[in-house]
Amino acid sequence: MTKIQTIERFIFERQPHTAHGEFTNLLYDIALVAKLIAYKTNRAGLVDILGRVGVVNVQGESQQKLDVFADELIVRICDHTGRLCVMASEEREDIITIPSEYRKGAYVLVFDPLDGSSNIDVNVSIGTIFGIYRCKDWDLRGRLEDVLQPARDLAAAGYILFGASTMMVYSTGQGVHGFTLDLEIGEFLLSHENMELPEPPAYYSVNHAYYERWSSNVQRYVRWLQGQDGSDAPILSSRYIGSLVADFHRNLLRGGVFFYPAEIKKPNGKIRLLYEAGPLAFLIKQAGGYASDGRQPILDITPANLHQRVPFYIGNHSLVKRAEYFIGQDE
Ligand code: P6P
Repeated sequence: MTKIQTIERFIFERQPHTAHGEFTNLLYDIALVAKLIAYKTNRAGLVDILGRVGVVNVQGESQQKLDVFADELIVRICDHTGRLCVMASEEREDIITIPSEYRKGAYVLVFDPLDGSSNIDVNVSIGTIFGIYRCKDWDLRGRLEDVLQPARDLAAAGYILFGASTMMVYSTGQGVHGFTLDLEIGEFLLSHENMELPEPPAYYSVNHAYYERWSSNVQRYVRWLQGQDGSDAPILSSRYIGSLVADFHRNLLRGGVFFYPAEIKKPNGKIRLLYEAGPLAFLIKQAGGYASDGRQPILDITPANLHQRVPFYIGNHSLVKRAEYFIGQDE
């Protein structure tokens, strides 16, 4: 019988011998969150949970009920366990402090509770993205300074993909590992150990509708990816779902580059640094790839605020480095 490896056993077997279990238990908590959101997401078409709540979140985007559910679920599961000193969510303007009646812990959780939620009611895959930092100060006050850390300092990062199957993919700095939810037994089972970007890459992913909004250098990069102008690019196909976690996951498995460039009227693009670009940049480095804002590694950027946006290029190292080459040329 093949060795069935649950995510709990996998995490436990890899925790440092000196560990006290706090970090390990925090990863268990996230696996529990994944199961609960999966349950709700799978039933979204059945239960009256579709449609917009009517509330507009800090991003100016109307919140869908599953957005609200996922955000509140993560906070409820994680705020009283004594593992965190502070949290931050894409759906909330300010940091999420730990209620005074609960003990604080040594970690910080940042998350996008349900990215791509506009895809919910058209049955396209959506995802949760998370990052775990260590609290920066010993008295665990849980301040904004504990959240605004560069992704290079992440202790762990990962995502949950709610698609044809539910997957949880994470790294603690020892490779990227994927687990698929077995609905029969309600467990995440190891399905993709040591995920690495394949070569040659298969795809490039960008929203071509915005071509006229990009700089001429970015336009030249796109034509290079398409094999135009004497390009030495690999033969690539175009795939863009409009759901970051789904696009990222496909490119991680097949190789490729996803990018959301700066636009002339949106110099910082759309993707958020703290809880989208940063955690994915941590993962892609562990998988042998690279992530950039077009000029520098995403891993090295310290967020100036919770909801800072960055131009975003992520995937196979050579494809992202070529983006930096084109963008770095004189306009
Ligand atoms: P556009 C979803 O709103 C999201 O943040 C990502 O999931 C996705 O990659 C991107 O926006 C799609 O944006 O402008 O191409 O529709």
